[in-house]
Amino acid sequence: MTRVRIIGAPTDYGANRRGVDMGPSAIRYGGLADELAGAGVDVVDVGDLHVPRAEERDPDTAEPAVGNAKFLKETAGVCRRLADEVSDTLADGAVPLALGGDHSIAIGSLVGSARDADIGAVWFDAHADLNTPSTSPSGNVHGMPLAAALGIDEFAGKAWANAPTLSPENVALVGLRSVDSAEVDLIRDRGFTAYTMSDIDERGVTDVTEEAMAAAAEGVDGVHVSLDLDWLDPNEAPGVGTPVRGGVTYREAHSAMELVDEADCLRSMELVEVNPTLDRNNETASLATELAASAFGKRVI
Ligand code: Z70
Ligand code: MN
Ligand code: MN
Ligand code: MN
Repeated sequence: MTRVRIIGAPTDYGANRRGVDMGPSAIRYGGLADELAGAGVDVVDVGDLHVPRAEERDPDTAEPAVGNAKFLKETAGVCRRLADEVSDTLADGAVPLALGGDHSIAIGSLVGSARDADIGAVWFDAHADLNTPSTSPSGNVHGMPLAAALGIDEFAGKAWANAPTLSPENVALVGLRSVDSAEVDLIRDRGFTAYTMSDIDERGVTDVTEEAMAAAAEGVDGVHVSLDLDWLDPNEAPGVGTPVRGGVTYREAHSAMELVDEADCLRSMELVEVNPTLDRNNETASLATELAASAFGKRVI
């Protein structure tokens, strides 16, 4: 029986709209443990990691700025704790499921997942999350986790941020529709597998997801799946920090998560960017729980 360990990481350092720190509570309240039990999974919830409030920050001890990245020191602290928890979970033979929080927590998931294995990653997201402190238009670290894990530019040699066994050939981006110009250059130059919404329109979400999972899994021990809820259309998932029109539908999202399960290489996962203050009756959080259940094998019959 698959065992899943839920780890809350209630950050909002990485996003410019407050409220994603309430994501783990909303996702739990949305029925995550029951949904996963319905998938036939043995679930343990270890609660939330310690995440100091942004307001507690002592400006005197803030790290020197790296480019225009905001809250990098605080993000590093949480990601170190998350990486340890993820790697301990894997060592115990369970699958870590991290709950954000903003997408900067993916740095911790990837570092922990890559500690004792070669990994790939599939990024279900409207965004590429490949900015660096110098290219970021916003300074928000939730737009940088893949660049951090891959050690690009200012992130090179940063042990807290780098997942040394992850390489761009094993990273597949799915559902892109809001990508900054420096990110476009990286996608073109470094051998990522990338699918825009146009690819999903032309080829269908099933083909694209199967190919993405296969590309990520090629020659590695397992795949980290990162689900940013802004991957979905804002009509289906209004409760996210950065809604972008033209995302996937409820059914496409479920279909993709079922194919994540069928690829049978899932090593670790996270659900991020749920913002309950912008949600409608906790719909986005509930949808996140359903999608996780599909990824862990839930079927109608
Ligand atoms: C933009 C940036 C982003 C998530 C927005 C947005 C990045 N590329 N990531 N929402 N999850 O500011 O870097
Ligand atoms: Mn993201
Ligand atoms: Mn996003
Ligand atoms: Mn399976």
